[in-house]
Amino acid sequence: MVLETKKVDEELLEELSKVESIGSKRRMVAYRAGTVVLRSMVEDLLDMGFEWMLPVMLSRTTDPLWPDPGASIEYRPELEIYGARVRTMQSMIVHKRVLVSLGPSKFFIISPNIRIEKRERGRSGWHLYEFTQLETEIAHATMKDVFRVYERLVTSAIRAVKTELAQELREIGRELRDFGTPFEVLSRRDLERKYGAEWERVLPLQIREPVWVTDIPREFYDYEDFGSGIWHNYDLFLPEGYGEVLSGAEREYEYEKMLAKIKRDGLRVEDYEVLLKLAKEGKLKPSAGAGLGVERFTAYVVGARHVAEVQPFPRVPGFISPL
Ligand code: ASN
Repeated sequence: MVLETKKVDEELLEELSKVESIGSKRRMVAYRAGTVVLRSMVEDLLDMGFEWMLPVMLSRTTDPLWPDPGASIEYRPELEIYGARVRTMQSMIVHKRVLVSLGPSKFFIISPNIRIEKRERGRSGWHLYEFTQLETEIAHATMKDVFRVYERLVTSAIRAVKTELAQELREIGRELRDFGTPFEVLSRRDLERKYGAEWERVLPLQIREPVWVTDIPREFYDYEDFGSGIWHNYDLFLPEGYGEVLSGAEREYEYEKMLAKIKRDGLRVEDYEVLLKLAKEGKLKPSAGAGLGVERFTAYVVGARHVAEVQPFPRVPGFISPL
């Protein structure tokens, strides 16, 4: 398999950039798989009592995506509308925290994100500059609660694709395995000891089943135990060389702590004033949630050579296609 581990060849990027390849056999199977995946996940979430909320795309504030060992954003678009500066959405994390505190206690959003990744990421096979997250947030939840939700979403979506698209998977030569639950939980510290700094690249080649990885130092909104130094956050990794398909966390909710972390990260305090005000008033609820990369998951399901294969209009970093 490609992705993170092997350079994507130029021919594939060339092929993806051609409008004619929109209707190729592999792409058509990917669109169908994406449909089954989304339907299955939405049905499961509704069945579990989640409210379905719609996304926003322009906002005064968005996810800083900093500091994050996984991010490589080269440009954060800003535009002026109605005399105010707004940003394009990098993730709805700030909005999710406000919504879960003042609105529904449990919801999901199919949320488009724009992340202008450095152009070399176009060759990772695993990055897009526009993609979609299946975001959730649950008030007063712990990471275990979120693990159980996504384990159900992932395993039932795979079952649905295998059942409904058996013929199509055969035609494109994809052998899709069922996973057992619960998924194993590993700690980032142990992985660093075992595989070194490159653990994120090595891990997906070593595993046969998805694994949760916890305790990853990153953005201020993920909960960090100041006593032990352990972060109550997590990523989900897929096997066969694919890699990280979901990020999430239990969240910070205390005013002083959040303010200190925002300053520590060198961020602008005024960008987070709504969050901070709610926290100060004791109205920011503890919560946990995550966002699953819809294109990445679908790419895994169909055994794509590049995650952009599942997009009719590929958003490969560094390449602007005709549409
Ligand atoms: N969606 C992620 C979360 O819920 C945040 C992100 O996309 N950076 O934690």
